[in-house]
Amino acid sequence: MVILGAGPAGLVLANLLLDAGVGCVVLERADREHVQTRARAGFLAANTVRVLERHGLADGLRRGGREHSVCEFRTGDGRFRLDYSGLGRGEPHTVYPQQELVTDLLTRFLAAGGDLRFATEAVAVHDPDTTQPWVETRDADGRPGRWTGRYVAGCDGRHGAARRSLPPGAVRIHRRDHGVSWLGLLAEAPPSLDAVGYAMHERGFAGHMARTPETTRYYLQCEPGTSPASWSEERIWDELTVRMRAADYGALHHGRIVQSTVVDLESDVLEPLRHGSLFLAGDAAGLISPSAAKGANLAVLAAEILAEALVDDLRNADPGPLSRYSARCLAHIWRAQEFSLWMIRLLHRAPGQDDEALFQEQLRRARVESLRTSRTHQDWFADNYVGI
Ligand code: RFL
Repeated sequence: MVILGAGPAGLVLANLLLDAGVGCVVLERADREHVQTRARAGFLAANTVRVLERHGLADGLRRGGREHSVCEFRTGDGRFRLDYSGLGRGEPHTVYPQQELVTDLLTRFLAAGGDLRFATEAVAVHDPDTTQPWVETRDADGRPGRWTGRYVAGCDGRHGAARRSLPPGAVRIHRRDHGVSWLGLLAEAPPSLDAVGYAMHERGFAGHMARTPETTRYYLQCEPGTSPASWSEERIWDELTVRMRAADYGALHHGRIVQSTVVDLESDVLEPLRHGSLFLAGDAAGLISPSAAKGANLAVLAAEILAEALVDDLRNADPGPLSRYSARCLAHIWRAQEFSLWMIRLLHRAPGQDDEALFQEQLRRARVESLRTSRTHQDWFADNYVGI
């Protein structure tokens, strides 16, 4: 079994296969330092935590993760808070930085004797429609390599080799550009509020998400095509202060901005998630906008479903679960896509000042008001917000 990519999807899959006695190798393009320090997600759904616990992958998370259950919405009409752990399914998030989860997963895999090759880039998956697929690689010095297995799992993200190796027409790609971009920021500053903050302002959306007691992720809606370099630290903090309405609701803790990237809010979903002997999981299977923080959660869930199906096929000679892998994952993926789109529409004004934009803006305000006042709407929100 050859696994491409040592992100959450590839590493959960690798650990589960190793535990079940299925031989596998993980091929990772980046070096170990890069993989262990790449700051991205942080909010883990309760079901993600259950999956990790079920397989003994949650030790670090139990020690270092913090429960999180309140979000605060700020608008020109005021602010309100929802404690979603008391709504809907009654579950909190666990905040645990993705790079720490990845570090835990790869440390465990290597300690158990797992085979993980850093600085080994998959160039292409060959013969995926046969029972002997093989992966062409090149190492950091450009030396070529070749890896074979009964199956290949493409967990190498949106721009990885797995997607590139699909023959034209083998899968359908559903794509949506939501027309909104965020400046994704990581600040060396303690969180400024004890909640996820969603600020809706005439100047655009601003978001606040705790990562650790010392670091906070902020988002600022920006013009599509913006260069992060055009946002100085001073401009970032000024804009966050205005949009978060710090004058009314409390000052923000400032600190050095250590990461600044533009994230275009886009979705894509591949269908089906299998082509012969090649399976797709995580971002390789579908990209989801970070508006509802679902990407890493979907990656962990897909890895568990795929691992169990592979074990059934390879050890128990039962190919049934593997044939259902794509449909099972896609049901979760589309549900998450639907909620992420709902969040995008909640958090952003339609661009422009024409009749259509003004109409959409009034609908958006009504949506916010319903969320503020309707318990039924709040239960629905909580169900979807922490569900996966
Ligand atoms: P990853 O984590 O991208 O890992 C893929 C790995 O594959 C390697 N790779 C290759 N290796 C070999 N050969 C090749 N040709 C290769 N090409 C790539 C890469 O080096 C990498 O190590 O994918 P995976 O495992 O599918 O996991 C997906 C998640 O990382 C992603 O969905 C989340 O980070 C999305 N996301 C969030 N998700 C959440 O659930 N909660 C959040 O709070 C959250 N916040 C975020 C996010 C994504 C963000 N960005 C950067 C888009 C915040 C941000 C800013």
